[in-house]
Amino acid sequence: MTCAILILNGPNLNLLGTRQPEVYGPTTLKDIEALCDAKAKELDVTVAFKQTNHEGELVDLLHAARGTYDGIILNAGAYTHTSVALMDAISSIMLPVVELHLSNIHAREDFRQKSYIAPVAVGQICGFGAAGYPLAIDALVSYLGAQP
Ligand code: CA2
Repeated sequence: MTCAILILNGPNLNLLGTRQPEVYGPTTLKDIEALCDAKAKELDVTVAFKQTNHEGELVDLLHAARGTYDGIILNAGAYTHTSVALMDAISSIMLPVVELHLSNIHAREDFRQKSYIAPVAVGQICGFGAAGYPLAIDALVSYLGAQP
């Protein structure tokens, strides 16, 4: 069975590599997409890679994932720390979601240590920069492979 994964990126992540490289690294979102494509090829799975700055669009994309994807990797950006709407959307779709962050949100400002995604995600990867994306694909594929 081929496994299909949706990788969703939230607000401001389109700016990666162009500003604040000291916080988020020099890698662009396009570079990260290429890393994900390479990992997908290695594992023989398919990945779709999307980014939006809009909370409601993230909700719509989560809803639309049902029936098309087997699991989701979500870097919700700042909405991680604010969005009950994203938490409710994840709870409603019955698909496994891996929460992902480039930075270690637990080592940053207090407001970043609250995640509305964490309680409804199967797990969280953070602090490994761009390398976290292929790690998340590995983790999700192995999670899906272990499901009855
Ligand atoms: O570490 C992560 O991946 C975050 O999800 C990134 C979010 C931040 O609000 C979360 O707390 C942690 C911010 C993404 C902003 O990305 C930028 C990239 C370049 C320049 C400015 C912002």
